[in-house]
Order: sequence, then C-alpha cells, then structure tokens
Amino acid sequence: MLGNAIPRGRAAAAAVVLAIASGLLAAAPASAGVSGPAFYVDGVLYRTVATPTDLSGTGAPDGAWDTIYEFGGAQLNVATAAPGDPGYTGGRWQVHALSFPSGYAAALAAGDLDGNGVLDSATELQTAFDAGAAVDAGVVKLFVCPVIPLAGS
Ligand SMILES: [Ca+2]
Repeated sequence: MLGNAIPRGRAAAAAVVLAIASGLLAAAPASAGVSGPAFYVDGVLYRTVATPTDLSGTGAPDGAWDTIYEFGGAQLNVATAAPGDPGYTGGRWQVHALSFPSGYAAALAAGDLDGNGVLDSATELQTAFDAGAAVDAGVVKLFVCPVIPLAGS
C-alpha cells in the first residue's frame, strides 16, 4: 500500500507541473505575433502581426491590393499605403521583390532624397526605379497583415 501511495503523489505533483507549464504555453501566442518595426510607409515606421494567410489564386483584381516592396534584407520593406491613406485596402498586400542591378548602395544613392540612409517612402523608391537603380521583380506573395503604428510615431 505504501509503495503505491508514493508514486501516486509524484504523479499528482507532475500533473500540477504540467498544468502550470501548459498554462504558460497557452498564454504565449497572444503576444508572440506582433512584430518590431517592420516597414516604412511614407517615411514612417509601422509594425504588423504575422498572419498565416496566403491569398494567391483568389483572382482578386489589382485594385484590391496594396503594394509592399521586399528589399531582401538590405533594409526594412516599403509599403505604399497605411490606414487613412486614400486607396488603403485594409492590409491585403501584393509583395513585390526588388532587384538592384548596380547593388543596393547605388539604389540608395539614387533614391534617398532626404539623405537619412534608407529608401523609406514610395516616392524615394520610385526615384530609384526611374534611375534604373532598382527594378520591380514582380509579385512574389499575396497575404493579409495589419498595419500598426509604432507607439510614439
Ligand atoms: Ca530616405
């Protein structure tokens, strides 16, 4: 009898530990999805929440989307609209890859109109396009994510 009581007590203790651990795990996702600074819209940094959406194949017309330009890690991405802007579609994005025929530094030199070291608006990126220093390599992804102002910006 005594031999059985000890394992039962350990099992009960283990169950309590598991319950606490799973409570912690359950709480984590609520805050895990919000990104740090993620992209620029007209010189302002925004963040987002990563969502597992994939809207490719919906056949939605071009007007249903906003554009976000993917810099491939050279700098934060640039989106063309944020909440409140005319034409903002609610965070349905066409992600366009970029290429830099003469390198990112040349694109930055061509397009960084305010000299702050990044291409941080659609206008600056368009200037780099016009100079041939950046090229829109086409749509690589279609998805939904919200646009969230950073606190204090
Ligand atoms: Ca700039």
